[in-house]
Amino acid sequence: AAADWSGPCTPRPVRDGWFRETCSLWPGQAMSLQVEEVLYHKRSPFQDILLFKRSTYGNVLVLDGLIQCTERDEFSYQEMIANLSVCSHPHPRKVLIIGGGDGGVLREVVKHPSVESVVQCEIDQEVIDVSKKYLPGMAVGYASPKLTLHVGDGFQFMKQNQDAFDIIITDSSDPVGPAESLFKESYYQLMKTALRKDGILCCQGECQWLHLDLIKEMQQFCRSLFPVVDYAYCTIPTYPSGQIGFMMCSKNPSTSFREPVQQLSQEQVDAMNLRYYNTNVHRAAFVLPEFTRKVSVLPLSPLPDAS
Ligand code: SPD
Repeated sequence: AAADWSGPCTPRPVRDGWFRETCSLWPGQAMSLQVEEVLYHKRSPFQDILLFKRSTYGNVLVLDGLIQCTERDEFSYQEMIANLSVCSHPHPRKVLIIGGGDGGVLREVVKHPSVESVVQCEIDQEVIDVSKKYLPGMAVGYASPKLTLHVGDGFQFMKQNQDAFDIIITDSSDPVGPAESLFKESYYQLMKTALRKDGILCCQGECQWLHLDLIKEMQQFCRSLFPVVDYAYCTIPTYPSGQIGFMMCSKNPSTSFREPVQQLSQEQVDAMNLRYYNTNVHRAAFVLPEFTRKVSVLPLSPLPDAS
């Protein structure tokens, strides 16, 4: 294995046979996984890449000390970030994925017959290569004829491709280090200009148990940019506190994220081999616990009148 990673999160990733994920974004808590074997550990020009094997979770990808995906539970996040957005758009023909180097989100997006083309913009070729080798169940999306792969910076790509996409999905790491800029208003403004007039975006939106202030701040600037803004979440055991959310915005005032325009039949769910997402899970993902609903600047889900 390479030398210990010395970034802000998880300074010594593997110690005494255990990987322990620590970060200032979730002070005083850590997710640990016992390591069976380190398969890959190198520093690319962009980040520290660690891939290890754990019998109960399969292969695990860690970037700059942060768990990105495990073979056991990745389907939850990847299916949700892809289908919450694609199923909310009446004609999702052209999709842009920023990040998502493991290929799992791409795998889900290309399953939709209505999606004609997908551009994936991932900055780190080494993440793609490592995923093809050690995460083949996710990287399978790279074989799709719908794909145009662009290895480069998402900001630059969107500046050069305006009014171009029906859907933009940002599958990023956490807002520490290089990914921090993907949680800022200027990035959402850029996505707005890269979307077509009825376009929708869906971005990694962090965890309500840990990042409520950030979620609130993001909702506020999103509402100054888009007529429709909403927030959904899913459960996933290997992300901090077992949950992760999705920030969703639409340029089309008629969009209702909570009632998808494309409702999948059980036959479609089975044919697409979905293991987490279905239309009822889509609806339920927007029902927020009271502590989040209260601080939210989003339109509230009506509660039944108790009187
Ligand atoms: N806390 C880690 C959040 C990582 C989200 N992106 C994961 C990439 C999976 N395609």
